[in-house]
Amino acid sequence: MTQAPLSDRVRQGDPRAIARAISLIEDEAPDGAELVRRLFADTGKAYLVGVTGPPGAGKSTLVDRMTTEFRRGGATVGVVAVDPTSPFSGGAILGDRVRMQGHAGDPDVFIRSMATRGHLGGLARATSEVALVFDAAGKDIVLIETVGVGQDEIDIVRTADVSIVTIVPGAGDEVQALKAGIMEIADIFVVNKADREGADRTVASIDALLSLQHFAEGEWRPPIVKTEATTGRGVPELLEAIERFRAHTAETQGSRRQARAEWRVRELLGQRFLRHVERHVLAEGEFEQVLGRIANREIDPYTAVDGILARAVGEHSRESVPEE
Ligand SMILES: Nc1nc2c(ncn2[C@@H]2O[C@H](COP(=O)(O)OP(=O)(O)OP(=O)(O)O)[C@@H](O)[C@H]2O)c(=O)[nH]1
Ligand SMILES: [Mg+2]
Repeated sequence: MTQAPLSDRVRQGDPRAIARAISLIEDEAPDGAELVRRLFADTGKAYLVGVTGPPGAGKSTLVDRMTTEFRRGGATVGVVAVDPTSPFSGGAILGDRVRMQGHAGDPDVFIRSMATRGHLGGLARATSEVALVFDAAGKDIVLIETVGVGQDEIDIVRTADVSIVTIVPGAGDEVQALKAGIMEIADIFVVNKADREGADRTVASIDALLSLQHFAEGEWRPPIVKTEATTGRGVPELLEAIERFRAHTAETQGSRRQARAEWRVRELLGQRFLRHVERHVLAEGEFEQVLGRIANREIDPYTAVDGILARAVGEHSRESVPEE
């Protein structure tokens, strides 16, 4: 084969190479890990923008408009839309494709939908690795759309450089529900469908929630931006808010990225360690046997896990290193 290595072609921004790279990552193929290894040093330049919110809030429409607006400013864009239900090649993705088709043929926009099914907790990692591919391919902005329902989705958005939480008017209960977890991750609130009745009331109730928090002098207080994604109204203001946040956090971005690194390493370490235990520590069928014994109350889970752990770490454990 005379073709250049995939990592080189990704770096050149070749759309087919980007698509191939993302497939490797989605399939959790060993080649995917190898690719991340090769690309990693070339990343860290893109700005990651997470957009979350309840189903149907207009996130895809908004992401599409934001893409247009970023393009107008000259930035190149990669989009990852996480679809909670559809399989990789299923029909539900079509909706996003249709909404994004305004960018078809624009080589500086790359859009990819990913399904959560089959990822069993690895979704956050897969998403961040797709962002990495876009980053290496030279995209200036990476937009990540997730439905804000599960911890996985919150994790994804939390590790973006800026987290945008989208809500719609008349959703009094939703504003209440925000307190549960999404509230804390929002750097910017968007009240989309501002053409609808009650948008100002929704803005006021978010503002009231924010008023309960104490913001120190100079601390970022999440602004609330009204948008109408279908027409694009308010989207330039949203981009301005992102720009302000970016400037405000320019000095602290490092710690945010370190938090992202921590979470990535913990996740990967956990996954790799489990796989190691399954393949090299436990005998064939032993795992199921242990589960059966726990179910029958012959052994408690702590004792079972401590036993496995002792065998897994063996002489490599920190405790067994002789003190100087
Ligand atoms: N009236 C009004 N409708 C909107 C607005 N933005 C989006 N919509 C409509 O809301 C519906 C859902 O929009 P999507 O962009 O698919 O919403 P989403 O949040 O991506 O949906 P999921 O990904 O399925 O959670 C579509 O019919 C949009 O046309 C808006 O500002 N005003
Ligand atoms: Mg969507």
